[in-house]
Amino acid sequence: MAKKKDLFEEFNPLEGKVYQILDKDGKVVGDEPKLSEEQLKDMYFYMLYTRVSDEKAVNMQRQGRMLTYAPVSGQEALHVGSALALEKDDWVVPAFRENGVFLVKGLDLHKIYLYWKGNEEGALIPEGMNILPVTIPVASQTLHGVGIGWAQALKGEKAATVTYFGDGATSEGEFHEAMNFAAVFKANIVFICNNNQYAISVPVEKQTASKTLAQKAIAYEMPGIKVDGNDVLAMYSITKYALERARSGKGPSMIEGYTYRIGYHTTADDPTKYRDQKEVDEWRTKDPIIRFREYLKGKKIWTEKYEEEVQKKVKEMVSNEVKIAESFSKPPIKAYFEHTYAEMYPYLKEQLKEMSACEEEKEAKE
Ligand SMILES: Cc1ncc(C[n+]2csc(CCOP(=O)(O)OP(=O)(O)O)c2C)c(N)n1
Repeated sequence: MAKKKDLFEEFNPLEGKVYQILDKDGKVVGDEPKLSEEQLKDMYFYMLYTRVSDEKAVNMQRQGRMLTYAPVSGQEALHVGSALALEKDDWVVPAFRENGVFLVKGLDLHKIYLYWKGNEEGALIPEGMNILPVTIPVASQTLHGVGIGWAQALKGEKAATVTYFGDGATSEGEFHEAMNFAAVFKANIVFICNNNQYAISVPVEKQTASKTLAQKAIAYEMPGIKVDGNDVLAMYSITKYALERARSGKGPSMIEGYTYRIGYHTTADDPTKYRDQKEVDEWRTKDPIIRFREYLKGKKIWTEKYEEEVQKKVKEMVSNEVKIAESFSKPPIKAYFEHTYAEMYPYLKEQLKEMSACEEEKEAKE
């Protein structure tokens, strides 16, 4: 019997290979995963839901209805494709741009909105969903992910963990500690790097001298692969493959999804100061949603009528979730102090006292 191909060997990043199933125009150039029409429609739905809810969030922030926000436009395939490969018992350890993953895992959109409105309710993930809260300190979450993946390995669980991080995170010490520890202790973890090519204003060429980010895995004796991150089928297939490998005790691996951040780093950023509009326009032609639509059209799954229905459904869902998020009242100052630990540390109690005194003084003046 012929040996099953190892995707990591076949697409060795040191040989300049990039894993792809759909090319830029949605034409099949690799082995398609066996998915039902319903599953393919789910992929499309979640990418669209992520896009429409993202555009709404940016608008709300501009209208003063959200504090700050990290847009995800252009990166939907990376997140939705990989998340659809997760099983219920797997864990997700995110950075802060994984809206598509959260929605696939079943987190209500209003939770994401609440988080960016500064309401800690948004960081409260329902029990059993197996998602850690959003992590702002770049790369720190990779170590938390390895902790969970190591526990899964020690307990012999048939489950694994995915941790997400950006290209900039690969320059942080935590990332390297996490990769090293995961490989030595064979943690059940898949590292997914969202290479959207910028860490705020720093382009990936100034972040590292390595030709790919995936090749960094090889130094840790772990397989790494560079994938077209705008190809939802490729992201799905490779994540499924890497997760199955991790769940069966074969250890960690790293996936670099090569994509582009179409929007701002966050709404506090102005990307026109550090990148050329031509570059953005060029990447718009590689839009992951349009590409997948072309593929679905070819399979006679996509029709104008289907598009109308799915657009209507997504818009209704977004507007409903906005209403829910906006029905929450502004949290009291003490919520920020009380929410992080089961019991407040003495220094937090002190800070809360000081802050409350300031608040009272302000109120007395008004
Ligand atoms: C340890 C740390 N240093 C700096 C920052 C400020 N900061 C927030 S996001 C970011 C860039 C992250 O870039 P990347 O890892 O590529 O992820 P992306 O934002 O592109 O998704 C920086 C420097 C931070 N949050 N944490």
